[in-house]
Amino acid sequence: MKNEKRLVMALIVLIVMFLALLSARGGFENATPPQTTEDESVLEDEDLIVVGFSQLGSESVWRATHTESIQNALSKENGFFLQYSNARQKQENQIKAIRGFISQRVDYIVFAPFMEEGWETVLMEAKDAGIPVILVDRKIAGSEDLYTTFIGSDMEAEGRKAGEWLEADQEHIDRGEDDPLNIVMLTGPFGSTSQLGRSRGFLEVAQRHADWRILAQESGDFTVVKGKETMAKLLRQYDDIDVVVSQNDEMTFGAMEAISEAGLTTGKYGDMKLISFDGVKDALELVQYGKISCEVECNPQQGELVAEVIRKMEAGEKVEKEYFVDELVFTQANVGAYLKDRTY
Ligand code: GZL
Repeated sequence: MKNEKRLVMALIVLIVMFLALLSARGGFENATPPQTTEDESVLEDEDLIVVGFSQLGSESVWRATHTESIQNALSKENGFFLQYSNARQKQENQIKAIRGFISQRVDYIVFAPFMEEGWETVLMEAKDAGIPVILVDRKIAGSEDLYTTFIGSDMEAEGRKAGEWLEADQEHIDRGEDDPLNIVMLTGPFGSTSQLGRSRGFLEVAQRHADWRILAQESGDFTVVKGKETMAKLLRQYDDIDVVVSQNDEMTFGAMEAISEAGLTTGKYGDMKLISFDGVKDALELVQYGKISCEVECNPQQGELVAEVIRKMEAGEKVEKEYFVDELVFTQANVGAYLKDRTY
């Protein structure tokens, strides 16, 4: 009984102390509700340009750099509220993400389509919702009315550059007078703009040469693992490959492992020449060491251009239907001047 009394007394003292403290601070009615960060951010968010960004995946260093470029440019400090979604190379995930952006009524949709086919329905929904769509990196098949503009690379030009380098270099390739020039192509996923454009551009040059023989065109999915697996398979099928055209550096790194495990070498005095695309730092180093003979750059730094185009649209200015980023071709002759500044 005594203990219960003590407990009640202690509680009463605590309540009295709390009320005394409160009155010293002006009581509930005078307490100004703290300016919650949510309130501040709500005010700021209303002024921000809301962008839904559907990225196709994170399969390569190139892709990671592309994503970072857009995230850095479309930052809150730059006046944007960015909602990012990684589709992990599945078209259905991108369609889901775009529908989510539409239901959230974003101001703009930016997306890198994994494949060119299959976007009409969801892009019509975006159009009906009055949300402009900006394509980055890759294009879509179908009506150009489904998007406002494209920002990225001219993939066919990239493919042509690879072919034109080989045209100039082919006489340095050791083969018999009447021997064909045997070429294998490791491609990106069939139906992606990068695969379609690079293949089309390279084959446009190849058809000018009756002695160039395209032994195989097989997808390496733009990844190291699949690139190695596909190259190992081609080495088992063909024992006289002169040139490997690999449509991105990840597949090139995998292919080089397979070539080395087969006891073969690449480069100027090697068993075969390697042409690669993207131009990430590790690849540029291999160009400098003479292991990759020709590196066709694919520039992932597209974020600033995306931000610039959105600001134009916000200001009611006309924008072009497509914007291409600047790109180079690297060989042992010029790579040194660019390697030191490569950040990815
Ligand atoms: C090219 C881009 C390709 C890169 C690959 O614009 O679509 O996808 O070349 C990436 O590295 O996976």
